[in-house]
Amino acid sequence: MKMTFRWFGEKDDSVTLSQIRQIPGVSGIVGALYDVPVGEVWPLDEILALKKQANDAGLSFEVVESVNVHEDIKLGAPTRDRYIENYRRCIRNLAKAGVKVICYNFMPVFDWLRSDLAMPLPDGSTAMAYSNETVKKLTPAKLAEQVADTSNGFVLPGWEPDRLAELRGVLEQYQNIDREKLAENLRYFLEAIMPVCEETGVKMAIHPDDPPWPLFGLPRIVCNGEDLEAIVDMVDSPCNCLTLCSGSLGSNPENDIPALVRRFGARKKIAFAHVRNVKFCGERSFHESAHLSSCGSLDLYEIMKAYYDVGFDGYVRPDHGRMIWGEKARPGYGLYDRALGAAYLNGLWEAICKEEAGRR
Ligand code: CS2
Ligand code: MN
Repeated sequence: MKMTFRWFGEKDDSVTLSQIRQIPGVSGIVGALYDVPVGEVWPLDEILALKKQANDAGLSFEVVESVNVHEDIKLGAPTRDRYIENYRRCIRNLAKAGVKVICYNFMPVFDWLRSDLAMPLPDGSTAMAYSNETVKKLTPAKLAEQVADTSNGFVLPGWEPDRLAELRGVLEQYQNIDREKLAENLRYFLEAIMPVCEETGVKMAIHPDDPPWPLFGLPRIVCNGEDLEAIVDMVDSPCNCLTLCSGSLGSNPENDIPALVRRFGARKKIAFAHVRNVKFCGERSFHESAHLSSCGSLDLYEIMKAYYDVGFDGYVRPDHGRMIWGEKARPGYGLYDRALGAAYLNGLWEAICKEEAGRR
């Protein structure tokens, strides 16, 4: 297991590489180029500069999150081939810089979505939350406005102003896209990029939809075990893999995360593990919590045990954290709570390894 930490770059992150370097057990960053518009090729020199920055700080850079997929690819628009060709070139450039895993998602229009970016918890911290009642009453545009106003001045990935400006038009284009069409467009994309992945050894790791249910009438196809199975079976390649995000999938209590880890881990389909906790608070409603099992609804020990049992040797990172100790950072991505998360996951892992070694 290789413990990593997401970093948004010098300009866009309140956390520094030297701080990340001091979190015990963290060996690499998960990074991206945030200035390249979606659909364009990431320039090799800029990728190499990011790698150098990480390496100079004593950290590896082998995982990208995310190379976002252009909306025309998800829509299956006639222009998609141009964007797919760019994606293929992007994979090649990333491979040249030693990147091994690319995390991406196939969510129409929105990336992750929350109704509250700073819900106060009883201990005085704040966490991101999702309430079905609130979202039901909002339009996508209103919600987008709210996110922009409460994100501590950071532009959140998936919520970039240029994307939101086109919101209405994009939503209209999706009127003719149902689950089947969207899945078909994913298959088309994967078929086109898998040969490049196999040639370069880069694994594509699709991130689950967050939250894992349809929103504003838009189709969602990465919500549960059945969906994940359909995707890994869609194109048979060792590079067609998953980012198994315990918090995204876990916001639906019907998703049994340790079982999913065992199911897809046994098939070597998990290239990247996002491990975090959520607390259910009603039908399609939850808030994020500290990573500790007792703070949320998921059993993190069981999740890490499942990773151990399937011989997981891929990349892992703590996912969203709360905002604690007065920190002002990008929602979900402060230093403190995620560092506690990494330390806790490393602790669970050490205990499991020693327990199992003792048994043998
Ligand atoms: C992440 C997602 O920050 C987050 O909430 O879980 O944005 C994730 O990076 C993307 O969906 C992956 O493409
Ligand atoms: Mn995640």
